[in-house]
Amino acid sequence: MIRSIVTRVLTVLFISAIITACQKEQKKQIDFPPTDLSKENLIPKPLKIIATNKTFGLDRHTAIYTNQKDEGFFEIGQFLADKIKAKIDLDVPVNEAGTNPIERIIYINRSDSLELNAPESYELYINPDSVIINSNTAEGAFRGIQTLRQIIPEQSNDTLAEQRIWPIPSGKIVDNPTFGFRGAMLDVARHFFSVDDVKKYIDLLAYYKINILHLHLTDDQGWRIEIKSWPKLTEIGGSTEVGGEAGGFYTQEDYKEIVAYASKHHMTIIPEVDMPGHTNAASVSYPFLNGNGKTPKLYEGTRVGFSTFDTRKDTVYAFIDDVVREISEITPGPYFHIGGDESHVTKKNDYIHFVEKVEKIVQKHGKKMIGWDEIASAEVDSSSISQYWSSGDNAQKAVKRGMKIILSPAKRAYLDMQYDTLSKHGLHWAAYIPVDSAYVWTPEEYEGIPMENILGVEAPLWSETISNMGELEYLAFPRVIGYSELSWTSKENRNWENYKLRLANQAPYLDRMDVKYYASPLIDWKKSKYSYKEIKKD
Ligand code: TNX
Repeated sequence: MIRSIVTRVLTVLFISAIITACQKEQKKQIDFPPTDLSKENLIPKPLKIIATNKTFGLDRHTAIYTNQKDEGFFEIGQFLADKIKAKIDLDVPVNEAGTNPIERIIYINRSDSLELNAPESYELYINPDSVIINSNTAEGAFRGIQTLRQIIPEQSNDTLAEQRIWPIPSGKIVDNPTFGFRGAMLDVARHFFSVDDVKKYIDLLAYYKINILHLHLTDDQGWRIEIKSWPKLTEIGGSTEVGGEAGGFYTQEDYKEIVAYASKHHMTIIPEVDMPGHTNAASVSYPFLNGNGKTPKLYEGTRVGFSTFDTRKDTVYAFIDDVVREISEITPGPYFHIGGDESHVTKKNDYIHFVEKVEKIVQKHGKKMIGWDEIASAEVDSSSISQYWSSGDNAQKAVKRGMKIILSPAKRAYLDMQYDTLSKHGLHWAAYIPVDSAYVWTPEEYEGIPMENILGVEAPLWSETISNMGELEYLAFPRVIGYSELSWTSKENRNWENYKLRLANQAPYLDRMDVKYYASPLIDWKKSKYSYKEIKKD
């Protein structure tokens, strides 16, 4: 307590010393019209916003300072400076004075005395002469930075050419997510997506505070991750994809690059190796794995449920042990996803035997097992996690086992479902999911699953019908933005009519990022943001 008071006092003294030193330099005083922080187009909507109707003027006399003792804070300051540069072409120095006299600062501070003390909570104070982001963790500070990025206007108030100012509304934001697990999944097996594609997806997801990216790395049509002890998996199994194109795979170095990029965005990568079904590509590479009695051949179609591993062979488990070990060694996150869905040609007893054996392997390599909802039919441990995609019965089995559940109900949260009958890409076996029905549901109360069993929400994007980034963006955006709000914002703060307006105002960001989103006619998309008019003082 005393330490935190001392830290606060020191912070205030530090900030006011810098500002007083700078104020002598201050040239023109500008009056801004009253602002309203509570009307900003923030997604996900923060827990609490208190507007104070003034303005922080971001300009070339602004510097970023960060807590220097704690790991990750300087990097976040640098991240913010890079994003400001990309958005408005302004250079903001980090932890140094830079070339211009400093009049205002943005301070990214580690604090252990927040109103809310959860791993990702943060407070954002915007005053006329300072912006202060307080968080107990680098992760929380990073989420706070995304909020700040969203309220930096695209356009400056530049009536005075030499004094361009980007006005930021003043006030206080106190924020914390409903769920610590806010995910998206990308199927890189049916069609392969490059490291750069994945990085762009990470950029976009992180802006909306999504903190999990689950990569569906293997399926019947392709094996997409290098396994050094079993090289044919990628040589043969990675050689094609749906439609017969060339396929592709990540080397372990590529995968590490994705993991590192995600971690810079405070995002966890979850690797999935789908088993015992969805394994045709593996069995073509190493036929001893195959358990469906046929000779496996490369597959470029979109049927599911025809392949299985031979679940009664020790060599199959020795193979799986190598795969789980090699991937776990380069995955810092706590999870390993074993798939487990649609094993229609695996006998029920064999399936149960398989899941129980693979769970032990995953645990041996230090990871928590995740599997699609079918895995709850096996005697799995309460520490394993079930991902609900289609079966309420399986979800109830998982609850009985005391497991946590990730909510990805296909009819609500599948990004590969078409918006409507006119959609250019996507499937509709579960539903058509227009932008409103993607948003208007309540994960906190989904089909009677107790809130304490819900780990979070994840939106999967299966890639049978998409083969490039533009097509990916068409299905993911704008719906994935709504899933970010469903998993971050409390249900009391969610409202479709209000969300719709904030979503409409994401257009300038999405356009700047060259995102080929689906411009749903339900949304009145705004092409440019309102810019403030400067009132000069006499
Ligand atoms: C079902 S969801 C699947 C996937 C398909 C998807 C298409 C799940 C666990 N399995 O194999 O790609 O539908 O929407």
